[in-house]
Amino acid sequence: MNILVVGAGGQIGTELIPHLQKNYGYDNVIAADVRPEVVERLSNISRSIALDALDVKSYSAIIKENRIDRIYNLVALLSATGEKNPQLAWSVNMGALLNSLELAREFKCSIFTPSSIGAFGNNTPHDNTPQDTVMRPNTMYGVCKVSGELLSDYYHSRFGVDSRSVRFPGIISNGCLPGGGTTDYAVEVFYEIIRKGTYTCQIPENTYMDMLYMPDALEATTQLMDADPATLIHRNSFNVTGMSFSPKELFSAICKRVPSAKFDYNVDPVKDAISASWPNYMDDSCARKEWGWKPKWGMEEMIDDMLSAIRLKQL
Ligand code: AKB
Repeated sequence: MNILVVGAGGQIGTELIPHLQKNYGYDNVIAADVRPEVVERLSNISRSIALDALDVKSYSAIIKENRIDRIYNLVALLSATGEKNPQLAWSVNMGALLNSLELAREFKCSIFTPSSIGAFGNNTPHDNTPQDTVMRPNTMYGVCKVSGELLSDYYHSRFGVDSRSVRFPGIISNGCLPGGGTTDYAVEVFYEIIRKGTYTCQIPENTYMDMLYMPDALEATTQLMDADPATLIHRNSFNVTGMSFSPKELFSAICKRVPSAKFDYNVDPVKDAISASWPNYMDDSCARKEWGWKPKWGMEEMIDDMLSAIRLKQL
């Protein structure tokens, strides 16, 4: 299996590369990113290549030359960044997806493209959010995610492309920092508490959102892609979650481990509106039934692991 990860230099890609190498062999994974400095950094951990996913000719040549069987399309501007430049978010997120799906069709590759809790909106039931429900997001990121789910399902039903995806919640990790998301606070807080002992949160204290610890997120990407297609009723895209908490709950659990930690709030109106429109917690039973999804990490274990990993970084 030859795998190409496009948009590999971000929070997910940086940790997905070693995970894929472990599962499918070091030499069978190629990391591609548009930023030269990121390609350079990735070259320390894998075969890496410069690629602008909007340049379909170069993208096609890379797939052909490397006989790619599976694409992980991670190219995306996230929710908060997307609101600063919605037109750019649409052209990057949808342009990269359309090129990836077209090339998957032409070269018979399977393809994984993450969707997100951002695909939901104010009219979605917020508690125990069902797999199949109202999806009317009010961010450009969400509009791209719903369109991406539809387009990926279309390529499957119309052209037989093996497209699969999950709706990721906020992903918490200690490798590469996320950037431009609404759930980023749940990562940033650990760095700030270790570095300075204080954290100012931009999300209201009682806003609940789903979260997933990176090891579970990585398992989801390979478990779903390796699942027997005969068991899949859904494809694009599955609800998956590992935990749900509010900033207040997370910070009080951190305080039990770091009693000197201090928190306050300076709510960002854009992130407030986005987070309020997203689920409080999702029902991920379809993923559990159809391909055996079973997250291992809850909030308490995640906090212990994050604190010890970030302490080791000696910030
Ligand atoms: C964001 O906050 O934009 C992302 C996401 C939940 O998709 N982390």
